[in-house]
Amino acid sequence: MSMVGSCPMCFVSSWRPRVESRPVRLLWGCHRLSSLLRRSAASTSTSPPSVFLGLYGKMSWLLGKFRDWKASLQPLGIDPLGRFVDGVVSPNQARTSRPPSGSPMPLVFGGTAQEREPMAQVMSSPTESKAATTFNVSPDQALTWLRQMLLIRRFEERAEMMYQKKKIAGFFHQYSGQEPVAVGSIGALRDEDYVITAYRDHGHALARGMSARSGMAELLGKIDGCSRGKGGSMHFFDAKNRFLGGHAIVASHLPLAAGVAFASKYRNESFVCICYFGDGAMDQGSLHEAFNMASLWKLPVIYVVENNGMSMGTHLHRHSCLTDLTVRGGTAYGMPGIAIDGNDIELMARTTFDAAERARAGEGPTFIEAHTYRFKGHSISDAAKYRTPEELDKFTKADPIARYAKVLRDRGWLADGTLKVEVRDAAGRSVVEFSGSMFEEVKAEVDDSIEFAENSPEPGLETLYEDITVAPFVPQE
Ligand SMILES: Cc1ncc(C[n+]2csc(CCOP(=O)(O)OP(=O)(O)O)c2C)c(N)n1
Ligand SMILES: [Mg+2]
Repeated sequence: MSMVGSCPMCFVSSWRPRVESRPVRLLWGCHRLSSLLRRSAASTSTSPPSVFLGLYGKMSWLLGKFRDWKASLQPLGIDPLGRFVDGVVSPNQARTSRPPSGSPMPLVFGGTAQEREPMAQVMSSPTESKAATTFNVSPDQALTWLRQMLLIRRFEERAEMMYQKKKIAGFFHQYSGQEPVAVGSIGALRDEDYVITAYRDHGHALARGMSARSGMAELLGKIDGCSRGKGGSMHFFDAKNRFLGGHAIVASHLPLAAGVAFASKYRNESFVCICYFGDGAMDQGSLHEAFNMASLWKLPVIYVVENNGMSMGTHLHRHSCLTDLTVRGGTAYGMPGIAIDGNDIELMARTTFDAAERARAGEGPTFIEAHTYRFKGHSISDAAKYRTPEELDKFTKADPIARYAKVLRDRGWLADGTLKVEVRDAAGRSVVEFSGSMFEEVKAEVDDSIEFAENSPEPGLETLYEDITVAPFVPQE
């Protein structure tokens, strides 16, 4: 141990303590502080009053930094020593949280008896949610939702034709069949809330209020598209409507959703973030990291897995160790995991509304497993040979738009002539056909979006270097 340049208080210099005991750590801290002060004094001036002023300045700066840091811990409910402060529950207590009372479905636990046993313990001392759970659907709201679902369906049907005409290029994933998940859940949120999703994003964007024109122009790669024609099908984005995209890498956006929710909590605001992803994302590490932090810090985020049973051509039971995703996504992270029929639009809305209320009340994230079905292949280039015609037929007969139209007709909310849905048998398979004034309106809106997109200019080459966060690399002559 060299004594050169040693600290006048503890007589140690570049030596680092290896012994993990309190006195040694204190001694080490004292040494570091005094060397810091000496260095700061030396860098300021050598005259005694200047040394004092220099030291005083550095100390106040350090104290200020410490105060800022302490304040930044407050929203997380921890003190500078990492302990939980009053009023904020520890992770262990959080494990006992339950879904809001009056939730449409109880928690669903799957797996073997052995797997279920610890879950029963988790749920043994429930804490009731303080969140209000009143959500009613008005006839106006219901008709808006029906129209939005129809718009998404028609938008994609026409876009598919445009793809076949080679007006659209690149990846193209359709949402057809899953419409109630996005429309119902987004319909239950406030304008201030944020929405983020994966690459199957047309439905979420339109449900959030993006215009068909903006979406279609993006698909055609035109300058008036929502991402100025540079994002394409997988990268819809609409900052005005708080729609944060469109993300192609499976589960990459789940930590982003936690970050958005963190911002809400950190700034003491009331917005929540809803994040959609497919069942394939359940196997990604980033999902589990995001869930852990979201639950630990009780972030106002709603995670919705759109369980369509398939990850590309791989069935859920071939890629997930448990097929009850509420256990893997909810119970494992101490958040309510609620499995519902995602194609029941009002159930979807109610469940989301409850989850958002919970989040706003400071009770943390909710995991919703929405069971649904995609009518098309994984992407436009997938013929979906991995499923039988009988399976597709069964789901086509249960078309969610036809289903909701019937609900509204039975309630007397859908006037005659507004929307007629027929499930017809064509060449041995079922097809869904729409007619009526609502359908005519939607058809005209989509036709208009195509005309608009075709007339919109292509982005100039110089736009390649715009809207990017890193300075462009421009090759030199
Ligand atoms: C990290 C990562 N791995 C693989 C892929 C390739 N990939 C694209 S979509 C997909 C399947 C995802 O399925 P799921 O999450 O169930 O969503 P769905 O397509 O059913 O909506 C895969 C594996 C990817 N985009 N990102
Ligand atoms: Mg899937």
